[in-house]
Amino acid sequence: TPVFFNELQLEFKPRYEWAFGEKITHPETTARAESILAAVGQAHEDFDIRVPAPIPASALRGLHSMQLLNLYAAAEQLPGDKDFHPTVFPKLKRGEGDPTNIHQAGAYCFDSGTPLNAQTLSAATWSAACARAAATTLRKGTKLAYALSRPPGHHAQRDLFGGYCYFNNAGIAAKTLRRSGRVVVLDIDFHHGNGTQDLFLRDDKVLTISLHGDPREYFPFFCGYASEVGEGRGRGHNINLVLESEIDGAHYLAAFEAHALPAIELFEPDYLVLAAGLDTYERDPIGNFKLTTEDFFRLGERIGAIGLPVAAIQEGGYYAAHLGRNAVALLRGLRA
Ligand code: SP5
Ligand code: ZN
Repeated sequence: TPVFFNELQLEFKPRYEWAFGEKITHPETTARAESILAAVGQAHEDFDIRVPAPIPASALRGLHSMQLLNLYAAAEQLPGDKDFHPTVFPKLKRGEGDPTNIHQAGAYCFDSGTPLNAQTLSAATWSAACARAAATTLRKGTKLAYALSRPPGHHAQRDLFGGYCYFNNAGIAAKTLRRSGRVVVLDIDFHHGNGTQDLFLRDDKVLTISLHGDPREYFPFFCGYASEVGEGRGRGHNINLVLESEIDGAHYLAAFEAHALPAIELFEPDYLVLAAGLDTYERDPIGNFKLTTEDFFRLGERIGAIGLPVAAIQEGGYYAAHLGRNAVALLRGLRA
């Protein structure tokens, strides 16, 4: 199984975030990627680590606004030791600001957990390149590819960053695959994939399904509800499955089989993009689901049994010490 990663992704080190006014150590650490690299390296007979081809700027512009790209370029001018945290978010002027002025970054951002610094653009661009490479590999006939995308992507919208996400990696993979068929994006991160939902809300060739913790209680709070079903010709092509707090693997799998699988089969997709967040793990410090390492294997098996080519794109997962083994369990299940 090809694993796409570039060492430059490790140079982005967000230091802290503001979570409900409290300053906490940033959960999206380089240790996460290092844990996955170590586990994949130990199972080297099954995995082949590759550096992705660079992603053309046009591919990023196909999904994201020019202002967002310009803002990240402006952040490259920040001093090396400086993280910029937007704290003012103009409610009525979303996407309208001067992206060359870092102080107006809040126009392109929706939370206080997603800092900008001089390494953000490089790391986020390589993270997106991993997702694009995984998708390109599938178009050439590979059945499973994994993008070790970090920073993650599924919260990023066309013109907004947030939730530790800067470019929507799963969206990039879906858009790449969409050129050769119908695509389902299955988001198993603990958090609702608001960015991916938004990007394909009006698209009837891309079915987006997200299973997640109740947004009344968990990030991203303002969306992820069952009532969001798609718009225009995309109506019926977005599914939000809100799961109960502290759900265990057996109940999670039951919900998946009852509600996600039939919808996927009915849609008759050609490709599956898996937004592979592992923050549903029982020890995750942010999510509160109770999945075990074995559950990730079983979930992978169940998804693999659908029989579609799968581009697995890494999303969240914050118990770094076990993140690698969980990612490998999921991928082994997908291969089984
Ligand atoms: C990609 C992804 O998983 N993004 C998640 C963003 C979640 N941001 C909100 C984090 C709130 C942290 N609260 C800490 C609670 C400790 N018990
Ligand atoms: Zn998450």
